[in-house]
Amino acid sequence: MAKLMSLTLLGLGLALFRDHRASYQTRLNAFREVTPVKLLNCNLVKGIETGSEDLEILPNGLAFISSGLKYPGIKSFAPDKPGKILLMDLNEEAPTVLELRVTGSNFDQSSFNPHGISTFTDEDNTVYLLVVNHPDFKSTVELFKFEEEEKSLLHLKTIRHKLLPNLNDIVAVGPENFYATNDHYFVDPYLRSWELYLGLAWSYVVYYSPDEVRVLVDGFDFANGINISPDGKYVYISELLAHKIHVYEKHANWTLTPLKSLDFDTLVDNISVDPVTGDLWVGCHPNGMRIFFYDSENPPGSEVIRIQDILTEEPKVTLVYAENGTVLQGSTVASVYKGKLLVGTVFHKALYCEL
Ligand SMILES: *[C@@H]1O[C@H](CO)[C@@H](O)[C@H](O)[C@H]1NC(C)=O
Ligand SMILES: *[C@@H]1O[C@H](CO)[C@@H](O)[C@H](O)[C@H]1NC(C)=O
Ligand SMILES: CC(=O)N[C@H]1CO[C@H](CO)[C@@H](O)[C@@H]1O
Repeated sequence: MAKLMSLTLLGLGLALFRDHRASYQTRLNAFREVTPVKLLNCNLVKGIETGSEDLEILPNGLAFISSGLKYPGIKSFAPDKPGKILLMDLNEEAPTVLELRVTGSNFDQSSFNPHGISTFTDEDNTVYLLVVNHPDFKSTVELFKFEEEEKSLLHLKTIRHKLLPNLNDIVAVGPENFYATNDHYFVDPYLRSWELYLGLAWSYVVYYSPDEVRVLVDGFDFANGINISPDGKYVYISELLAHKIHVYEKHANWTLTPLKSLDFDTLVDNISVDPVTGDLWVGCHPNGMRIFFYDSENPPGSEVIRIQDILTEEPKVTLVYAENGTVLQGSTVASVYKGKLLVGTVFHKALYCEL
């Protein structure tokens, strides 16, 4: 009986496999090649070899970079080393990175596995850094206070919640208030791989505050980057495997209502918002198959897109940088400061270019 049952399940699995393979390949943009778009004067950032998955630049030019992500099914060049948060001062002529020391007695650094990050600066100019962490592949948000003199991060608290099981990215709207994306639904790795394969689109976005936690929007095929407009009125969410960026109107009670969506021919990952112009800068994966199934002979490429006037009838979309992985593999995030572009990657290097 057990055998019959497993044969039936196998048959069902194979049928599903055939039906879904084509759409899976489309969702992962499996056959896309990169047409190069170059920028003059690009340099790899010294000291970043194991990822720069997310980054955020403060208005004063200090950049925080999360490095060393371990994520199921994705390459790591340092699988046995804890991740870290790097600091880079973009006001320097040739900026280098410095690893921020983490202080505070209740934080286990050996399992630090940082992913999406976000800062919040309060009225006293205290900078808080919120970091999505995956200790032992779980999901938490770590709240740190940035101590600039000491070049360290003081750990203040760990936030866990049952509605934050599979976190990817966050955007802080207070030291302990944020919007966050859960990039899949199932915690179990086996169910998760089927969820992604079948494209169930059960990924969702949560608003978190110490008083209440709510699912605001669901039904995403891998909700990934999330960010907010400089005036705080709009929230942008990238849906990686649907190749879309969604614009939501944000209300005073934190709820989101859909306004519009833009389609792309690339897997849109993290979104950075220029605080001055409001432009969106997006790190993208032209071919997702190469991200999820790494082959050093045929590595994932990198693409950076800029979106201007996103709220108008005709947003202007520009492919600013595109490269086939010879230089930079798997770009996730891009952000600008004073005419320069800093591009981060899931597990590879980081690139700093003049625009
Ligand atoms: C939040 O505010 C919006 C806009 O004012 C309103 O339509 C919606 O019903 C409110 N939702 C909740 C849960 O309070
Ligand atoms: C990638 O592009 C470089 C030139 O920019 C070229 O030399 C190389 O052959 C290309 N690699 C692949 C795998 O297409
Ligand atoms: C902030 C953010 O969106 N982080 C995402 C950046 O890109 C990596 C790579 O795919 C994602 O895993 C992060 O969640």
